[in-house]
Amino acid sequence: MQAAAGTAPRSDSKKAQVYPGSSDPKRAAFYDKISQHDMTPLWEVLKDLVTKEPKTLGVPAIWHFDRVKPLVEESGGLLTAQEAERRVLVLENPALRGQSRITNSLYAGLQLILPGEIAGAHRHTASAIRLILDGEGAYTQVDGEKTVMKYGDFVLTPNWTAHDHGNESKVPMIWLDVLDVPTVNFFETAFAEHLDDAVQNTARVDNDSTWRFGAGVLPDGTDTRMIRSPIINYPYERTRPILDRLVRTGDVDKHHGARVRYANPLNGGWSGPTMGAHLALLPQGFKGADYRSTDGTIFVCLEGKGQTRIGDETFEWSPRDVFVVPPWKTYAHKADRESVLFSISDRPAQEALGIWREMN
Ligand code: GTQ
Repeated sequence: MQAAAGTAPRSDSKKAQVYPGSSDPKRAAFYDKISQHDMTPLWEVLKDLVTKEPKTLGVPAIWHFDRVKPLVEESGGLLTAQEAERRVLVLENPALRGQSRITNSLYAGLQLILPGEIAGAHRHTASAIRLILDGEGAYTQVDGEKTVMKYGDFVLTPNWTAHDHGNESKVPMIWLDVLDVPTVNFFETAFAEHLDDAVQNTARVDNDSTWRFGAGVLPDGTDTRMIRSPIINYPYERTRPILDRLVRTGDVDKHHGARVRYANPLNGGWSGPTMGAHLALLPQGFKGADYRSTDGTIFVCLEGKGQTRIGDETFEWSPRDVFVVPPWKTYAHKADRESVLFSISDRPAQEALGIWREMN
């Protein structure tokens, strides 16, 4: 915006910041002079710009499901899903309050949909995933395909796909939403639109994509260059038994346990370009070795009971608890009982940019 005539002189709004070197009057005067031209001395800011190691703004945190569930339920009495568009309590990193983010690059929230409600059809540039935590029988429809969601299901809403949710069951349903909203907004590339019909007219049979693409075959002639998975629902009941098979054959990683990666069946890549997810089984008594990586990671306990040490803090988790490990923080899991942990991060985006690192 142009400054209106008669507002404060240019120099007042263009004063240089005070830097360590500003204690030298000659430098301070120079900084003020270049500041008039919207310039600043790199040598005063270089250490903060190009850090020796990742500088993370977020902190480790946990949301215990039994403590937050009553609050999510209470939101159901405040407004309808339709009024809210999406009735969600956003999980904000305690060090990033007011920014609707759980890590610097990812958004997370707990969405409630009551029996009989719908959340109308829309689409946006941001991609979403859902991990089903409570209740059973609500559906989501993505790009003309309907899927009824159950505990532990991993459901995709890729970039710009139309989606609406509805609950035709008798019980409230709660799931975790994770979206790449802060990433999309970092690039200032967010578009969104409502669709004319609140509920999509689903042209395909329910779970069509899981049947078509989730059985080790591809419809002949499928274009395999798509950077996101064509599968809408990766049902827990199909993924969970694979973890037992890995345990049986001793495929247990010393950091992550017996772990699978949710893959794009077209090319083996990540399920989407901005967010990548894993499902891991930690055998009873598992004591994970220290690990860290540059992708801040959201974990959800689906089964069992254990602890994760993050830096010098320890977080106790049990089913449905959500916790976050910021980038490059050392962590290690322990399982008191056989446990299953879901995790999701921005690793695919970092890998695509060549900036992902791990240390183990
Ligand atoms: O379900 O479409 O948590 O659009 C945030 C934005 C969920 C959704 C969120 C959304 C949705």
